[in-house]
Amino acid sequence: MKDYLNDPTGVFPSVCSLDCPDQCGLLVHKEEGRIVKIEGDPDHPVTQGAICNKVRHMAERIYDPKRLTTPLKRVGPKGEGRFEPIAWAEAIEAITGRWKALIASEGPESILPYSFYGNMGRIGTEGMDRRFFNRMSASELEQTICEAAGTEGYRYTMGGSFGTNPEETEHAKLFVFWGINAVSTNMHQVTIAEKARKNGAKIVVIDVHRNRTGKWADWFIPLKPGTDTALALGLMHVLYAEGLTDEKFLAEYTVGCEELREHVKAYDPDTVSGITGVPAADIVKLARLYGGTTPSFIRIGNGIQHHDNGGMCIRTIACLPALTGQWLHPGGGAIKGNGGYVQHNARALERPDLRQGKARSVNMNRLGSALLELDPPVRSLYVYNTNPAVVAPEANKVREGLSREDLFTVVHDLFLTETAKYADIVLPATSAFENTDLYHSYWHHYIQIQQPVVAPYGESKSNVEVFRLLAKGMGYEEPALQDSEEALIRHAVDNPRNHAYDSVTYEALVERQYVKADVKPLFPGRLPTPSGKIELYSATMARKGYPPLPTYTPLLEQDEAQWPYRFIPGPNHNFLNSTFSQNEKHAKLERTPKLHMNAADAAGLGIADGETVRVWNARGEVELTAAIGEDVLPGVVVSQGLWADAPGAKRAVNALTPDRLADMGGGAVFFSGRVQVERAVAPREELAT
Ligand SMILES: Nc1nc2c(c(=O)[nH]1)N[C@H]1C(S)=C(S)[C@@H](COP(=O)(O)OP(=O)(O)OC[C@H]3O[C@@H](n4cnc5c(=O)[nH]c(N)nc54)[C@H](O)[C@@H]3O)O[C@H]1N2
Ligand SMILES: Nc1nc2c(c(=O)[nH]1)N[C@H]1C(S)=C(S)[C@@H](COP(=O)(O)OP(=O)(O)OC[C@H]3O[C@@H](n4cnc5c(=O)[nH]c(N)nc54)[C@H](O)[C@@H]3O)O[C@H]1N2
Ligand code: SF4
Ligand SMILES: [Mo]
Repeated sequence: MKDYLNDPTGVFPSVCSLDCPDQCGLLVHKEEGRIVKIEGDPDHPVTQGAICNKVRHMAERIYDPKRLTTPLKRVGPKGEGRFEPIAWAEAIEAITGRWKALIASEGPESILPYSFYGNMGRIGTEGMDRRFFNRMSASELEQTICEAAGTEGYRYTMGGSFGTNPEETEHAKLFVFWGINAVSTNMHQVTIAEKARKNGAKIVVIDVHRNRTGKWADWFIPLKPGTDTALALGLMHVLYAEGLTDEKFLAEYTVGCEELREHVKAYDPDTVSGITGVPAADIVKLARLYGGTTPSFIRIGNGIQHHDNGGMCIRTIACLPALTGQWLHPGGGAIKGNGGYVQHNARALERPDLRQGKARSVNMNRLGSALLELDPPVRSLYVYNTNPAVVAPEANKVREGLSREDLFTVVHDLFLTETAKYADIVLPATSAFENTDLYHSYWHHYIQIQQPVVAPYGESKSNVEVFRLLAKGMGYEEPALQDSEEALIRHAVDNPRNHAYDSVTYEALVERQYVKADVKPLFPGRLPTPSGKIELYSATMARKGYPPLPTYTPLLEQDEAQWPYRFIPGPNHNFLNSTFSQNEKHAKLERTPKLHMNAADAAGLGIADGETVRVWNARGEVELTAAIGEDVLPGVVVSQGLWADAPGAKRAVNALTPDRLADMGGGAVFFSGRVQVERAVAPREELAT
C-alpha cells in the first residue's frame, strides 16, 4: 500500500467512485491535507485527462459544511430530521442490541439490508457488507433498480454482459446512441465518437427527448416511449427484405436467423411507423444507413429498459449487429454493459457459504410495499450507498413505509439524505477518497484501485470498517468478518475462473493504479449462451414463457383519457442520481427542476414557458417549471434530475413513478408511468411561504 496520507501536499492518483460507466482515472491535488482540485488523469487511456463538471467540483461536496461528522440518534418524529450526536460505541451498541433482540424474537429475516452503488468500490458494496449479512442470514435484496431488465434481455441474445471494447469504437463509421443521454452519462463514449466523426463517422440518436445528446447528433430520431422494440424489428424487416444482411455471419454465428427472417415480415415500415411515430421513410433510411455502414456501433442506454417491455427491448436491439455481421469488425457491435468481462471472484469476496439456509429476497423496486405489506414484516432496515426516499419508485409509499414507528432504520451516508431523515440511527460515511477499494467499470476494461488520499472526515467510517464493527458487536467470530481491505481486494482479484484477471494482482494495482483486464475478442469464439452462438431465437426464453423471437409488446399503462402524458423522469447532467442534489454548487448549475413539454400540448393547457405546473397521477404530485418547445413529442413530458427535497417545493419525481416490475429481471419501470399536467394555481414563490 502506498501511503498518501502522510503527504499533506501533492498530486495523487485516484479513481472516480460514482456509478458512471466512464470510471475515470483521477489526479487529486492536495494542499495541507485538504483536497483542493480534482482533474482527469492524462495518462489513463480512456479518461485522457478529461472529466465531467460534477467531479471537477467534487471538493465542494467533500467539504460541504452539511457533511455528517458523527453518528446521530433521532430525537424528533421520523422524517423531520431532528437528531443529536452520539458516540460510535453507543451507535454500534444500539444497532447490534436491537438486532440481537429481533433475531431472537422474529429471526434474521426481519432485518433487510438496502444498498446500491452510490460508491462503486467493490469491497464496500459487495464485500464486507455481504459477508456480514450472509453470516446473519438476513433477508436478501434483489438489486434491480438500475439495469436488471436490460441485463437479462441482453443475456438471452449474447449470453452475458459482453459487448464491444469502447476503445475500439474510434474505428466505427456509424454510431447509434439508442436511449442513452451519453453527453451527460457516458462522456468518454462521446469523445471517442467525436474522434471518429472527424474521420467521417455519422452519429444517430434515438430518444424520446432531444436533450444534450439529441442536439449533438447528426440525425436525431424522436419516437414514442416504449416503442423501440418495434423500431428495431422494423429495421430488421428492411435489412432482410433489401438483402442488407451478412448471411455468412448469420449462418456461422447465430441461431434462429430463418425464424427471425419470417417473423419480421409482419413489422413493415408502415406498421412500425404507426407504433413508433417515426415516419416510414425514416425507418427505411435508417435501415439502409445501418445496413450499408461498417463498422457500425450501437450504444444501448439504460433509458429504454426502464419500461414495462424494457428487457425484450434490449434483447431485440442486441440482435441488430448480428444481422449485418458487425461483431467481426473492430469497433463494430454494441455495448449495453461490459461488466461480464471484469467479473471478480464474487464467492471469495461475498462468502455466501457463511449463510445458514436460504432467506427470503426482496425486490428493491418494491421497497414501499415491502415495508408496508410483507408478512412476516421487515422490522429493521439498514441503508447504505443509496437514497431510496428519492430514487426508488412510488416515493410516497416508500416514505410511508419509512415512517413506521416500529421499523428500526439505520442509514449510513455522507449526508443527512431524505432517507436518513427517517432513520433511528445515522452513521457518517467516508468519501471514496478516504477509503481503500477496488473498482471495475461496466463499460471499459480497466481495473483500478483507490488508496486513501485524505484522512476520514470527522468521525466518518467506511462501509468495510462499519461492518467490521457491527460483526464484533454481534459477537460474530468468523475471521473473514475482520479481514483487512487488502485481504478483501486480494480475494476479489484472485479469480481463476476469469482469465481477464490473470495479470490483475493487488501488487500490480498498487504499483500502477490501473491494470487493463486481459479481455479476449468475442468473435471468433463461443458465447456463453446455451448454443454458444448469438441467439436470435432463444429456447431458454420459450421455456421461461417469453416469446422466443424478439416481439413488441406495448407499455401497460394506457389510460390516455385520465392520464394523457407519458412521464419520463430521467437523470440530469450535474447530479449523479440524487448525489450532488444536496450540494449547492451542483444544484445551482441545474437551476430548477423542469418539465419539458411539446408546444402544442402546452398551448392546449394554457401553459406558458417558465410557468409552474402541477404534474400528478393517482400516486402523487409534483410541481415543476414548464420548459416548452419541440424537444419532446406531443403526449410526452420529460423531467431531469432526482432533486433533494426543499421547503415548500414538491419535486420528488418518484412520487409519480410506478413500482410495478419490468418484463425481465424484476427491473424498474421509471419511464412507463402516465400523468396529467395543469398550470399551478400559484407560482412556486407564493407556495413556498
Ligand atoms: N450526469 C449523470 N451521469 C450519470 C447518471 C446521472 O444521474 N447523471 N446516472 C448514472 C447511472 S446510475 C446510469 S444507470 C446511467 C444512465 O444513463 P443513460 O444510459 O443515459 O440512461 P437514462 O439517462 O436513464 O436514459 C437515457 C435516455 O433514454 C431516454 N428514454 C426514455 N424512454 C425512452 C424510450 O422509450 N425510448 C428511447 N429511445 N429513449 C428513451 C431518455 O430520454 C434519456 O435521454 O448514467 C450514469 N451516469
Ligand atoms: N425517476 C427516476 N428514478 C431513478 C432513476 C431514473 O432515471 N429516474 N435511475 C435509477 C438508477 S439507474 C439508479 S442506479 C438509482 C440510483 O440511486 P442511488 O443508488 O440511491 O444513487 P444516489 O442517488 O447517487 O445515492 C447514493 C447515496 O450513497 C451515498 N454514498 C456514497 N458513497 C458512499 C459510501 O461509501 N458509503 C455509504 N454508506 N454511502 C455512500 C451518497 O451520499 C448517496 O446518498 O436510481 C434510480 N432511480
Ligand atoms: S462521474 Fe463519470 S465522467 Fe465524471 S469523473 Fe466520474 S467517471 Fe468520469
Ligand atoms: Mo443506474
